[in-house]
Amino acid sequence: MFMEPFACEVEPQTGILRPSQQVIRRTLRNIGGIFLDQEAVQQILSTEGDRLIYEVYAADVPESEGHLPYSTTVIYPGRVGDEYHMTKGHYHMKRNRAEVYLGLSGEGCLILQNEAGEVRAVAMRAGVAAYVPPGWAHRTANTGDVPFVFFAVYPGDAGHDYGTIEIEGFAKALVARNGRPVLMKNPHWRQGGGAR
Ligand code: M6P
Ligand code: ZN
Repeated sequence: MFMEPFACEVEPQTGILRPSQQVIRRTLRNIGGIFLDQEAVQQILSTEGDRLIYEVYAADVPESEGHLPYSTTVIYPGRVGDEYHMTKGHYHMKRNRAEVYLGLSGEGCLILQNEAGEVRAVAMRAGVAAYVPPGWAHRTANTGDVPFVFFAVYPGDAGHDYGTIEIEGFAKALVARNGRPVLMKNPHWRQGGGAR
């Protein structure tokens, strides 16, 4: 019944975690719908083809109560229109479950939203440990020119609720204005659904 203790190696620059149980690769074709500027998505796909947005390496830890699954996420630099490359984002299925992120390299931003539609942004870089309190949906964006890598750990029974964000989106988008990241109102957003 006891699991054997183990350790993984983490490369801060590439985010590679060894051994890792699964590597998730999300490309523009898979997750293009999360970006505000759908014309830009189509333009990129038809001129450049598909583009790798981010990867997740997960340690072999059960997603069940009592465990603490951990992973690294590597978001490649770039924008879609004015919006920075970012993760899909999710609430925890169990809303009262929190999460910790530790920046390992590059620069990014943790974007959080609660069910009242309030949005917060937390700047991240190597050495910054950010806290996702219970009840906040979370996504991360790369605001720099090199891969943004961070480490995450969360309760095993938290669960990923992607559906709510897929339907509603975030109330604000992180866009570049004069080369700086700024939160902008999402014109398609309305509370309770129907972002797009
Ligand atoms: C972090 C953790 C993971 C999450 C990943 C990518 O590593 O929060 O649980 O899967 O980021 O984010 P998303 O699943 O929203 O695409
Ligand atoms: Zn999470």
